[in-house]
Amino acid sequence: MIRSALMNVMTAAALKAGRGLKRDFGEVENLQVSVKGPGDFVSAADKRAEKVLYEELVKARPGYGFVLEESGEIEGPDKSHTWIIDPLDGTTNFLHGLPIFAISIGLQREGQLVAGLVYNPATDDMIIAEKGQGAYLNNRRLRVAARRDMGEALIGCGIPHIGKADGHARFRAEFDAVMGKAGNIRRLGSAALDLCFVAAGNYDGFWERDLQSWDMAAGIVIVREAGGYVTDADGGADMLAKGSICAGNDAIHRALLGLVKQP
Ligand code: 2AM
Ligand code: CA
Repeated sequence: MIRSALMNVMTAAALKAGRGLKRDFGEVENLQVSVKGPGDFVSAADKRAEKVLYEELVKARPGYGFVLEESGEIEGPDKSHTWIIDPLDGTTNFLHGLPIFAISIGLQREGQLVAGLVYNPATDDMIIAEKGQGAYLNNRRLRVAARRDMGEALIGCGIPHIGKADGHARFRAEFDAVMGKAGNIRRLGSAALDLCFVAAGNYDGFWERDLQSWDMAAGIVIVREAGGYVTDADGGADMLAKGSICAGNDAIHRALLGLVKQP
């Protein structure tokens, strides 16, 4: 387990924001009767969680900058540190009562991702990693899967939703290519947790396009610290700017990239 001051700060913030999300998730099933409907409720839960994360982290590390899904960029006097935060990744699952959602907190130092935390309040799974310190799920050290044969691999993916119609044709082509080679495919709906499933060896590989930095920042550190490989979906090194990701152990990452990358 990582017991650094930084990780204590990150876990305390996530646990506090997670308490609110857990309570709100419990309310989701009662929403059929609410006037405004579940969309507004979830959006309010999302904003409340973000506020808690911001307040806790700014108190503990004054000066660090922020990139937040809801509030956007907030610059701080300390230009070398930036938190990259998604207060509720897997919003669609949350809205539908599926317990696959998470808080995601990444930390960039001098432009390098150095720490990541993904916390699912519904299952109490806390996944953490710090550069050079390994990745952990609760107290267990994580390691990517050892499987090297694509024909036996379980590959996670993300499917562009209805608002991203320009990505549908490309996804169909990628899905077709992967379906022809991989053992099987999953789509769970939270990129932050999907990357943790790669780190834990549940998935052998994962790819998704059209993501934001806050969907991936924490998960990237976690996969790397579990011994995995991460690039953007076309094999480049700048996942956050490119907004796409391909992850796995060395063999599956290479094979998956061969199936999905565009020249
Ligand atoms: P979100 O739940 O924070 O929105 C699922 O494919 C991934 O894409 C999730 O990490 C999800 O993050 C992200 N995503 C971004 N915009 C989305 C949207 N409008 N609908 C569904 N998922 C979205
Ligand atoms: Ca997200």
